Amino acid sequence: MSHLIEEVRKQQPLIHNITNQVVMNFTANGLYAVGAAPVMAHAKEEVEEMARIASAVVLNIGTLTKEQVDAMILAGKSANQAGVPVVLDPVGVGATTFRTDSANRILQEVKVTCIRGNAGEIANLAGVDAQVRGVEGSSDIDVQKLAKLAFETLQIPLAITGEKDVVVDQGAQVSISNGHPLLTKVTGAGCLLSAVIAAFISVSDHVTEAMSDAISYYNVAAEKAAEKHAYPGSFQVAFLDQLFEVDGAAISKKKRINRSL
Ligand code: ATP
Ligand code: TZP
Ligand code: MG
Ligand code: MG
Repeated sequence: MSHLIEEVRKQQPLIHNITNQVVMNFTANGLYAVGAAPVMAHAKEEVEEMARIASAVVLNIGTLTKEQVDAMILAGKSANQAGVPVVLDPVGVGATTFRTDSANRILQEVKVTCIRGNAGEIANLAGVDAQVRGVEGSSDIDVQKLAKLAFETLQIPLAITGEKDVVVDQGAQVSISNGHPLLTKVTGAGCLLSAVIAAFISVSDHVTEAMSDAISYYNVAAEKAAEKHAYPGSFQVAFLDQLFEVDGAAISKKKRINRSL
């Protein structure tokens, strides 16, 4: 059976990103390397139209303003009406009240297809006390327990990423242990992953399978890039190259996945 990455490359889904100012260029280049078509459109005057014609929409609150959150809600509602999947990246939730309130507002008004965040962000979204410093979460959380609890609270398929990644939905939990610490030295490694997840879910009928396939693919690409380069700058470039190069066979060979109830 062919891997979903081959389907993304065939269909070249249009991914509408309302994302932060730090990662816009990296996200666009990353999506091109994956084989998707990126578009960044933030103005409230156009987001509904763009979301409607997109294959998936990414809402990322990394450098949020009140106006941008309003635009995200317009885009999300329009995507919902058109049956377009919506991915939420709750960057920095828990660090400030504005971020937490804005993410909760989005979740109240938009039917979000899935969420991807680090453990601290997901914990805060689910009402569990955890430390978030800026955009980085704390690492001393039991992610499998958190994933179960967060799904019970939010009732939305979600991925918690970090050294190990966990994808959870009703009755299923997948744990993925690929990746490389150099990803933590590249800003936007999480944000781009959320956009890649959007590309994968747009070409699949199974949200959590698409999420875990996207994470395996992404983290195998990171491992292959780290085999060639040990410093963040050259790693970042090599990583984009590997997102372009890695295929289903390479993923099957390297992926480390554990499924549990
Ligand atoms: P943070 O701001 O806390 O760094 P983030 O939003 O950037 O969070 P991460 O959790 O860092 O997102 O995940 C981004 C990617 O990096 C994922 O593919 C994840 O699996 C990978 N990753 C993060 N930390 C590690 C690590 N220590 N070892 C291997 N892979 C990692
Ligand atoms: N500050 C606000 S958004 C942002 C920073 C550094 C980028 C966060 O990217 P990621 O993918 O969460 O590391
Ligand atoms: Mg990171
Ligand atoms: Mg992040």
